Amino acid sequence: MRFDVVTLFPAQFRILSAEGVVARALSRGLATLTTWNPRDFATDAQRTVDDRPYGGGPGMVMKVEPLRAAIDAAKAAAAAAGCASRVAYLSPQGRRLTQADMRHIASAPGWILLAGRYEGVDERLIEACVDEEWSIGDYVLSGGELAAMVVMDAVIRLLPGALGHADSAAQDSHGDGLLDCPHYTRPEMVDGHRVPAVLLSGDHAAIARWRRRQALGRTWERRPDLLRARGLSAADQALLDDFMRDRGGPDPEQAAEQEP
Ligand code: 9D3
Repeated sequence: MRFDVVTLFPAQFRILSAEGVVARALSRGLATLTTWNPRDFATDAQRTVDDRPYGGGPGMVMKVEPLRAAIDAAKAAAAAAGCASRVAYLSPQGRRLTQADMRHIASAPGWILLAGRYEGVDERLIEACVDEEWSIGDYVLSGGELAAMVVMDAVIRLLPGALGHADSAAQDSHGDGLLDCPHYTRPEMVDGHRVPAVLLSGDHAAIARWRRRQALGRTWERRPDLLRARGLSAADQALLDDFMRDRGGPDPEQAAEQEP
């Protein structure tokens, strides 16, 4: 898969090639990353890429022409490599991405990611060149670069062969719409706190049930919105009922049914 990133700060993207899952995927050729600096496409002596906003106000706006030239150059390079890339603009006004979006993004041959700076880019550039507009969450960053890197990290680790363990990505938190279960490693006792006995039992079916019950219970406690979004099978509902019984004491209705 191919990423072309249009950015005024290409050096920031070196961190992706330094170490970790993404660096390994890049060095093994599972994905490629090319940066395009609009400043290199500015035609005036000062290499101007921004200007003051029409209508007044603080900050600067990224100009159309250097951005359009950088995007066109990225498109041409991708096309020459046989890759029909679409253009995504990272922006606070974009659609907030989910794990399902990351899987969709990973299924395309390539993307041109436009990282904005200053107050944003001239709206006519968005209308003319941008296919999708993405946000990574409801908080304010100082530019689109980190957002583009977040998307690349989330997407590249999904590519076949990127993770050591074949199905690690499928087992992820959010992979099936649930939060992860708790994890433990040695020693068995830390400050008087033991590892849950079931994890030492060697009973793999019981361990799988316990993990599923914990994943469902923690999602119910911390992210009920995720549970409402995906619904539960009868088996999962029974495991969640177990969790709620252990956690909150018996449900009064069920307790009444259990009276002799
Ligand atoms: C202080 C400037 N803001 C005026 C109300 C607008 C603004 C412009 C540019 C706010 C942030 C940014 C830079 N952010 C991004 O480029 C960005 C972003 C984000 O800030 N949050 C979540 N996702 C993204 S994707 C790109």
